[in-house]
Formats: sequence, C-alpha cells, structure tokens
Amino acid sequence: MTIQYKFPEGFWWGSATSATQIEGAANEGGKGKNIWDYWYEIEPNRFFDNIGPETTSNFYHQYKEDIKLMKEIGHNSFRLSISWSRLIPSGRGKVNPEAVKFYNNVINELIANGIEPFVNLYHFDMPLELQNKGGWESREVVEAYRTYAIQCFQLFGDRVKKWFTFNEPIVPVEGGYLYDFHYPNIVDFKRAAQVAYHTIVANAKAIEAFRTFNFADSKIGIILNLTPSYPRSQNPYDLKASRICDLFFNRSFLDPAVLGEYPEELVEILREHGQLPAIGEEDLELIKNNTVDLLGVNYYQPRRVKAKEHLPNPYSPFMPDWFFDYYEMPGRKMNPYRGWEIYEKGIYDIMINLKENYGNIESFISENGMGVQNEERYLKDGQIQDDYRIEFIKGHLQWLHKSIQEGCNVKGYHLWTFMDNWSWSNAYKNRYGFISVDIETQKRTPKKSAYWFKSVAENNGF
Ligand code: BGP
Repeated sequence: MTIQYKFPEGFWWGSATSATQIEGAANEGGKGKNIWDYWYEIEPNRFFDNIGPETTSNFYHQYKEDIKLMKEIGHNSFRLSISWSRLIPSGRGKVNPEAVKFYNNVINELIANGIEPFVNLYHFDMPLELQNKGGWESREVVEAYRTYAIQCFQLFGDRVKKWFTFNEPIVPVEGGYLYDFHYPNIVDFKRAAQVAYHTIVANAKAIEAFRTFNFADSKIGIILNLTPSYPRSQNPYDLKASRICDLFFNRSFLDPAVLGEYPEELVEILREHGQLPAIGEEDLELIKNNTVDLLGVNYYQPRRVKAKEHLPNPYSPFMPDWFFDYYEMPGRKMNPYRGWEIYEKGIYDIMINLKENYGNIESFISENGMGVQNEERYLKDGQIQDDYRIEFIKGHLQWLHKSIQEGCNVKGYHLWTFMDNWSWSNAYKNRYGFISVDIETQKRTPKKSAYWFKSVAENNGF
C-alpha cells in the first residue's frame, strides 16, 4: 500500500471527550452537582428527547472496556476532562477521594495501554455552588479555579504531560450570556465580556501555578474553537465585517492566550460602546507573562460574513453581530443534521494563520468531527457503515497534511469523539463517535470509521 499522506513521526492520533458527556454516574461516587445537572432538573424539556446528563455513556463504570477499545483502534493519545464537581463537590474545599481514585485509575489504565492522557480542566461544567456565587462573573470563582487546577497538578501531574486549562471558553460565553443555550441563560453583552475576560485571567493563573511545579516534559495549553471568518467579497465593508467577526469569535481568546495581549481594535470597540469588563490591576501583566505552550484547535466550520445591510436597532441589546451579518454562501457543503458547513480547507487556513501571526505555536487538531442523526440507518452486518465520516476525516487530514508540508507546527489529530455521547442540550440526537453506543444497554460497537482510523494511525498516514 502506498501512503500518499504521511504524517510526521510521533503524530498524535486519537479522540476527544469530556466528563459530563461520557462519565454518567452524575449522582454517584460523591460527585457534586454542576450546572448541567441543575439545568436538566429545572428545564428537562430543553434537552433533546428529555434526556439528561445522569447516565450519558457510562464511562465511569466502563472505562476499562473503553480504553481497551481505544487501544484496539490504534489510539496513541486520548483527551478527557476532569469533572470539577466530581473532584471537589462544592467547587472549593474538600477533595472527593472516590474521584481521585477514579481519575487515577483512568490515567493509569491509559498509560498501561500505551495511550497518552491529554487532560482538560474545564469543559463547560461549572459546579453549581460556584455558579450560585456568580460563576465566571466572580473573582472568587477565578480563585477557586486556580486552587482546583493546582490540586489537579498535584494529584496527577506526575503522569499527565499534556494539560489544558479550558475547552472552547467562548462557548459558555455565547451559550450562557449571549444566546441562551447554556445555563444560566442570561442575555447581556457586558456580563458576557466579564465572563470571557475572567476565563482568560483564570487561564493565566493556572498556567502561572503550573510552571511553579517544574514538571519535566510537561506542557500546558488551551483548546479553542477557531472559526475562520470569510468575507462575502473584497469590498471594504465586507472585509471590515469579517475582521470584526474574527476579533469577537477568535482573537478575543487566541490573542491573549498565545500572544499575551488583546487586539487593540477589539478593546477600542468595547470601550467605544461602554462594554469593557472590569480589569484587575495586575491582570494584564499576568496575562502577558503566562501564555500557553500548546494550542488545541477545535475545527468544525467557518463563518461566512457580510457587512450589515441594516443599521442595528439602537434599542436592541449590544451583540457581536451588531457589526456584521452572516450569509449563506451559494453552493456551500452542509452537514444537514447539525446545520454546520463542511469546509475542509478551513483547517489549513487556521494553521497558516497560526504560523504567520502566532509564532507558529505548537498545535494540534483537538476536535473535528461529524454528527449524524439516526445513524442506525447505516447499520449493515452489525456495523455502522459510516463512509461519510471517513470521507469527512480524510478531507480534513489532506488539508492538515498540506499545512504541515508548508511548515506549520502541527502535532496531531483528535476526532470528536471516541464514542457516541451526550451533547449539551442535543443529548443523543447527533452521533459523532468511532464507537456506537446503545444508550439502553450501553453496548459498544465500533463503526467502520474506527477500523479505518486504526489503519491511519498504524501507518501514520493514508
Ligand atoms: C464542541 C464541544 C464538544 C462537542 C462538539 C459537538 O463544541 O467541545 O463538547 O459537543 O462541539 O457539538 P454538539 O455536541 O453540540 O453537536
């Protein structure tokens, strides 16, 4: 077999998950409540088929079997997140010994199977008690996060060599404070800006603490969902609209996390509209001095942007999209189930941008994937024939490969996700996994893509 797309030696092949989406056991093992447990309790009908986070994919009980499957399908690395409210049920204070045991078991099992654990500290799952204290709007919560991060480094830092402070920190901002798809369902730009800013302060504080440990060969990073922003045309209005969209949705996290400072133009816009968050005295210095070693890039779709055709209603709340409109590019390829555009070249554009404007920071694809509804339609001979997923991954890997050939510092590719799992309000609607999960019986069955990916990992290419 000739390998047309060969990846660099030691490339990380694997998949990504998050605690709330796979662990289940939400009311077991001494776990405290987080905002998802609570939101489901008060508004179950906001979740597809009214399915909540209590069981999800039962990784808490089936992790051994799952790790065995990871090994079987060629993973050399795997991302999980620690559930803050499992480790520290109230968000701060006492550590839960059962959680320590569980995460130790998982980490040890991964390592014993030759799979490197990539550990993320925060994947949308604020402990309820801390949300009740103001969540990310509160400085106290930033301090509680710092303490939680230090506890994780102390407990697991001897074995975990890749750490991440946050997954997609902009999503809880959009969902929880702008567009009402995460608890606490607030719509208020200024509060959103405060939340976004505090997450960056928390990221810098965790990095500062991490570096005092001087772990050998360890790295700390952040995972951002980057959405390349493409203007409808080259006219100056469309170009400006697209630049502003990029400032809000990408550079508001990318610049401070990687370069240590906010883009001036973004700060100016916020100042002009009276939307700047409260900034602590030493914060900017802290952010400057504590940038990431490693960047995880979650890539699903781009944003297609045009200039606003009507001036925003001055009485409407201030929102990022005051400054631009989205447009439906004719002929674009869509994933109809999730309603997201599929544009493989976006992955290349992101990497080239990181090379040219972000010091060619060490990066990897930390999520990319395709959610499909009613996937059992494709069941044949006991296996889901997900050729569309194979094509999807191939298309993205080809562009990733090209970026590496052009000198981008890309170290790996993780699919979202290992096994079908529970999603934020979409529950089990769209299936993304290499492994299908029967949510009644919790039986796992690898899909066709799992074995295809195994051969990619084993050949380090395809
Ligand atoms: C990312 C999240 C994941 C995952 C994925 C798929 O934004 O980091 O947690 O859920 O998107 O999205 P969804 O589950 O909403 O279809």
